[in-house]
Amino acid sequence: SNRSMRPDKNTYERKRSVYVKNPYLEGMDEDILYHLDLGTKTHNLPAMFGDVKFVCVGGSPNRMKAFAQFMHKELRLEGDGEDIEDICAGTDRYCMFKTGPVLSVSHGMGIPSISIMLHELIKLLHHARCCDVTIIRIGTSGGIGIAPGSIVITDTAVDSFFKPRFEQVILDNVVTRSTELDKELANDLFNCSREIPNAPTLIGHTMCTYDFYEGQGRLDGALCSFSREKKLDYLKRAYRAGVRNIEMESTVFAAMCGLCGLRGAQRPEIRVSEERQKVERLWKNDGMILVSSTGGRPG
Ligand code: R2B
Repeated sequence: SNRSMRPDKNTYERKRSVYVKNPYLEGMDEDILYHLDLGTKTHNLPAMFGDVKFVCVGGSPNRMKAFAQFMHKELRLEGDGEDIEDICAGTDRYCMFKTGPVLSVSHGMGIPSISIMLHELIKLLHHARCCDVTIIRIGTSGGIGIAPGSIVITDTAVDSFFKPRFEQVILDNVVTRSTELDKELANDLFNCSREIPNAPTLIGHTMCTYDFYEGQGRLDGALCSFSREKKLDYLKRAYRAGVRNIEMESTVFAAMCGLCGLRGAQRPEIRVSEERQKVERLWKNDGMILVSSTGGRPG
């Protein structure tokens, strides 16, 4: 957006650092970011990442590589960007690409996977002394009552009970954290989308579940103990609560980014599997459709 380009009287006060909220980190001789294959002694993190302003994350390594190549072209960087290097090549857990001020990182599937990546990414941005960092998840999701191919910009991530909360188990305690995302950023992204033809975009709540099958009301998992009617009833209640799409990372993403000083947004695409193009026309009477998500393709 143009906002970052506006002259700002209080530039110094306004700079927002990336925080870590861990009293033990300061006193550590070395911080090893195990799953990124990076560390404070082995790498000069400020030199490598100090200029990062945007981090885009998504499930699959290939998609995040393709996104980095796209950014390379958009930013008109030197070379064709085809041989862009995976900064985390020493591990096959996650991949990471840097194009100018934009970092593109994969996070795998589900809350535990993205949470490990976010702990290490946030520490990386902190060690690199980055400031005013915006993070956007550009992953996949399944839509509720919206057209296939739509893009949902999340205003609030909700859990399976449609509540704006993330319950983190810490030792044997449950700590509830807020899942609000940056509303201004959501509006900025929405305004940008209006300039792009054929990109139907809306702002809504995103529901985050712990499971792809039973947790999202699918009838085709190895286990299924509910009826089609119960499934429909649940999805309709989700729709009425403002949910427009379902995925598996947004609550922990919103909670961690919010606590650590990152402006966060979620902009998942509603992906329709290329193989099956499986659109379940479930709510004909209401004129609503449920778009099945990745159809077996990891997102
Ligand atoms: C969307 O797609 C994946 C499941 O297929 C999961 O990571 C998600 O949130």
